[in-house]
Amino acid sequence: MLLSYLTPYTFLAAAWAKILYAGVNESGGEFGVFAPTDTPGFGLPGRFGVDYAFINKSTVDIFVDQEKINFFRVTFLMERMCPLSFGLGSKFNETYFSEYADAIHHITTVKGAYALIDPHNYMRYNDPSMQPFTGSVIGNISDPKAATTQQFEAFWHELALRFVSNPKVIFGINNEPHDMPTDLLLRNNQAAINGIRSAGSKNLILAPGNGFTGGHSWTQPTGAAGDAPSSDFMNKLVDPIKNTAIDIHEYLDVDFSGQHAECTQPGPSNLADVTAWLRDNNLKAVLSEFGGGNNKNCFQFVDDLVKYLAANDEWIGWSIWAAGPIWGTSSPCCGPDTGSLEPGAVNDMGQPDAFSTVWATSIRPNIPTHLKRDGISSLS
Ligand SMILES: *[C@@H]1O[C@H](CO)[C@@H](O)[C@H](O)[C@H]1NC(C)=O
Ligand SMILES: *[C@@H]1O[C@H](CO)[C@@H](O)[C@H](O)[C@H]1NC(C)=O
Ligand SMILES: *[C@@H]1O[C@H](CO)[C@@H](O)[C@H](O)[C@H]1NC(C)=O
Ligand SMILES: CC(=O)N[C@H]1CO[C@H](CO)[C@@H](O)[C@@H]1O
Repeated sequence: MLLSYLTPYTFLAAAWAKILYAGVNESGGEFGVFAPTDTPGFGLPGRFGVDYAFINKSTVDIFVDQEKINFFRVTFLMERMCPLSFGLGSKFNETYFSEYADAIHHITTVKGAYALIDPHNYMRYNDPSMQPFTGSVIGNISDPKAATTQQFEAFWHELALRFVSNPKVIFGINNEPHDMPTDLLLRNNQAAINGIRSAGSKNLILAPGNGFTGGHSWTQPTGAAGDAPSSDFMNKLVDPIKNTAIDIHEYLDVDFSGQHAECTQPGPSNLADVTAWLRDNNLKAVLSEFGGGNNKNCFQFVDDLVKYLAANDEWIGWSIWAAGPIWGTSSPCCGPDTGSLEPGAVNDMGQPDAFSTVWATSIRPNIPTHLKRDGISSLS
């Protein structure tokens, strides 16, 4: 068992900290495209309810009504929203959009929670068959097949227009960019912000960094090419209405991948540098992915992490990875036997899934009672 990280001083700070958003990833909209070998177009467009699905409304209701959370991150795939025959931009597959919009409507309008719109694309477009590594990096001018930064702006402009009257959406620019020049990521993030604001939207935006937007490596060079640290660039984003926060992911296993059952990387000390950077730059952040396995060691690590976020004012929200309607007995995170966070499901041993273990032990006791329930998504 770990010694508690929290000092009396940080307990005092906790009294002032304000977590606005607390919840869970709803993963499934990006499913069904993973091919055994790199096969562009594999699984596209896919069949709704079979290859992909966004939420189970009944389990969203359980999370809101019984667990009292107010935040869902809802994944989708850009190659399904903008089929390859259209290209990335303002022309959508209206069928896929309406299926996604129905899920967002249920979370926000019916249940009153906030929904984080998540294009689950690693800042790549055109081949999700071996995500996160396939597909052209958006804005790579050396790659004739790559979508441009301008196309990315047009895509975000259109998406924001479609949600312009919904105060409860939050726009996540992209899931886990990696292995790309960090200044290009800055330009793409800025293009997304420009596209969203020019649509008239004032909603909260979350901007990711490089290196899978990992919190532990935020201030370090990242990737095979040693790309510049996210901290060198992401403080240069300009939002005319100052309603943009940073989107961070952090797993607690040995290589920060979330693929191992054991938790060995302490969240609080690994996030200390990015927290200091946020403070120095007067920025806020949401931890939109983290997780732990079904074991006592991870229960403690997850508990320490969520308490750390509550104790530091730079952090305004979190969502654990992952619930979702079509995980079955698979584990989205943290070892094969953990299972998903979908209420009522079982793990690969036929036992209750992580909703009954990780969530019950380490998340439920840490759900703040005073979450943001009304008003447009914002930093405060
Ligand atoms: C749009 O999505 C629907 C539902 O997945 C699919 O049946 C249809 O073929 C898609 N259209 C294009 C152009 O991809
Ligand atoms: C950009 O495209 C070129 C040409 O395909 C490729 O060699 C390079 O690796 C790409 N850059 C990134 C960051 O993917
Ligand atoms: C949705 O969740 C409810 C409640 O756990 C469950 O009874 C139902 O079977 C689920 N539906 C699907 C399609 O998975
Ligand atoms: C730990 C984990 O599974 N994280 C994931 C978040 O999103 C997709 C799932 O579709 C994964 O590729 C990420 O690594």
